[in-house]
Amino acid sequence: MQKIAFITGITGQDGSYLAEFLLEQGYEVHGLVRRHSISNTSRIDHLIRSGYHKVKFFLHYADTTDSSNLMRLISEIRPTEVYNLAAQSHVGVSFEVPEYTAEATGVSTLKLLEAIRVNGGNCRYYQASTSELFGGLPETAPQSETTPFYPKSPYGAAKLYSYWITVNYRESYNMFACNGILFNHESPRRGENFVTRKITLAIANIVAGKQEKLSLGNMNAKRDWGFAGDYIKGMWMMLQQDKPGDYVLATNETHTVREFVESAFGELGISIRWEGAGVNEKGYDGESGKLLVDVNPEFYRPAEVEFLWGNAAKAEKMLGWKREVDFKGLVAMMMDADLKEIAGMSCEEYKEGKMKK
Ligand code: NDP
Ligand code: GDR
Repeated sequence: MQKIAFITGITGQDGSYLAEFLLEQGYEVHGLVRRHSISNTSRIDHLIRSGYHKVKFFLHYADTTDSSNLMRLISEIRPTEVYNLAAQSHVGVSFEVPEYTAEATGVSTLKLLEAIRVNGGNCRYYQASTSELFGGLPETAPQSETTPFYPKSPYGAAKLYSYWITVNYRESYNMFACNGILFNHESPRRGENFVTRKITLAIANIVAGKQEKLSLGNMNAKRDWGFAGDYIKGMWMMLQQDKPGDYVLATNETHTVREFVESAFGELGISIRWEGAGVNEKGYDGESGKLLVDVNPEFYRPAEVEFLWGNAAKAEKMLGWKREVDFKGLVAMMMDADLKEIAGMSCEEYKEGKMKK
């Protein structure tokens, strides 16, 4: 039987990797795209230009806050698997737009589950749940499927609703519905205002002479950062099991934002000398003494998740999933991609050039 996937959030980081992966697996892939005044398909333009387009790859204008078009799309497409990745996904921004975040990241999940239930309910469903469900208290780390939830943002609270309504539809209507509780995952396709991409993009711009310095918020926050390409495989694996369940995906290692900064500069052979603390913390080029990093309280959040470190033992045992890219590999991949894009050279080429000077 032809497998048919429906992906909300296909224009996002994860949606684009997942669409590629499912097409390679022989799926027919349908994606939900929001109408923008300027194109938002840069991550999937290669698929639109490929031979798959309108043969095995279809895009539909809709919005997950609009239940009527979710009903229509589910009834027309008749997917065998639904991946609900659409969300207002920025934690910091959720404090600025809490009500919209509740709609797009929370209540929309109910609308999609209802559309599936009303149309027969026999497709498999993946919900993009998150480590932001956990409060990030050090004594709870490493966090697993059994760690108590304690969301600390409008985003986390909206995702908590989505998590439980997914469990509720599984238990009430016997739906094959899974929550992937995913820790942070990044890539060269990561949105530019998430901290990892902000760092690698800024460093590329700094060495290309296009930006003075990098300004950040809380540099002590710890995150368990993996590669998005590894995580979308885990999403798919969850839907191939005999029974539905909820799984943590994580790398099982954790690093501070400051360590990410050091490691990214380190890819270019630049060592950082830190001085001060809190809002007065500054990072200087260890050789030239130039100011490269400072703190701007504008990027602090009203409440912060301080310490995330995931335990993916269940997914490793039950799904056979394991991350392939580690922290160092992820930083190198992102730094290299941004340097090539901004300055037209790899990190190795930059370092060779520096040595010749
Ligand atoms: P992105 O922010 O890159 O992508 C979000 C996607 O959702 C975009 O395609 C966006 O469309 C779409 N979207 C937002 N609001 C709506 C709406 N109202 N109607 C239709 N589409 C909408 O997120 P990621 O790819 O990084 O993450 C995917 C999912 O996984 C999200 O739900 C996120 O919260 C969750 N998650 C992510 C983690 C991570 O570390 N990346 C970790 C754990 C969970 P547009 O392009 O038009 O803006
Ligand atoms: P997060 O990712 O909030 O974990 O949510 P983000 O990269 O935004 O922040 C990570 C940590 O870095 C700190 N930080 C900064 N963050 C941003 N964005 N910009 C800054 O300048 C900055 N300086 C310090 C933050 O305070 C935070 O502690 C991501 C999203 O993808 C969610 O959708 C997903 O659910 C979680 O990961 C798991």
